[in-house]
Amino acid sequence: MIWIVLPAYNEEANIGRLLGEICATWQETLPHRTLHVLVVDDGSADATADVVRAFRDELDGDALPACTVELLAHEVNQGLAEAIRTGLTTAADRAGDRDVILTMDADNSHVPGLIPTMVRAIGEGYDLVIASRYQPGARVVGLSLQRRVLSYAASWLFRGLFPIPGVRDYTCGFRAYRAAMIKPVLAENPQFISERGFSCMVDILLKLRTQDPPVTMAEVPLLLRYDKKEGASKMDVGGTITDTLALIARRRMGRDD
Ligand SMILES: Nc1nc2c(ncn2[C@@H]2O[C@H](COP(=O)(O)OP(=O)(O)OP(=O)(O)O)[C@@H](O)[C@H]2O)c(=O)[nH]1
Ligand SMILES: [Mg+2]
Repeated sequence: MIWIVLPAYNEEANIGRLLGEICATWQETLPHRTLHVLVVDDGSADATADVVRAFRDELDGDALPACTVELLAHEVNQGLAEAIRTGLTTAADRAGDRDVILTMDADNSHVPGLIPTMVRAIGEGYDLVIASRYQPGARVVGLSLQRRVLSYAASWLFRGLFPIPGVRDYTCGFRAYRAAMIKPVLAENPQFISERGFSCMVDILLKLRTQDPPVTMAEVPLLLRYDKKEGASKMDVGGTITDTLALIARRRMGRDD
């Protein structure tokens, strides 16, 4: 089974198209595997939940039993980290060891067409596969120069301070996890996802980096279609920089909190 976790906050303009693209890609490329999409509505103030319900109900009628969509709702907005925690732990609790659990942003900037490549890399033996902006063949479309420079700088900072073989993109939320790897990690440590904001994505890697047995990671080149995202950026750049620098300081001091 393939699980896809979509953390969504005010994505009414993007989530319907994304779900359609995910199901179409699955039907074209991975029909022999069951697909379950978990949308975590993180207290959206817009019609994100209604769009998901309508898509789910239409899908139910479509005799596509092997492709299902489920809505998990946070009453109030709790931030990306909580949305990822809800989605990942729900999927990990239910997944079988041979399953793959993916996370993607719900703003249409991540292209579902890359999913089969990531699933195949898990099949080739990796425990975690990242859709990376910093691999040959990757491209970023429509993102401001300021954001590109910031993400690139973050990439080099982490590569220097916390090197992980095969990893260059520490902040991208488009990832595939081998269920057999992430299930025990989450089961044994309920506080595994301890960051509150966007730095949670980096922290997951920093914690898996020191796991025993070692977690094998790889990257595939990402085409980031920021131009396909409807609506303004919700990224709190200043807050994310502060959180990330504080996280680096704590991890360099060997603290787990
Ligand atoms: N900004 C934000 N996103 C959230 C939150 N909870 C869940 N998300 C989702 O987290 C994913 C990543 O957020 P984005 O706002 O796309 O972050 P980003 O890609 O770094 O920045 P922009 O695309 O420029 O906004 C999206 O699917 C959001 O809908 C939240 O509290 N705030
Ligand atoms: Mg985004």
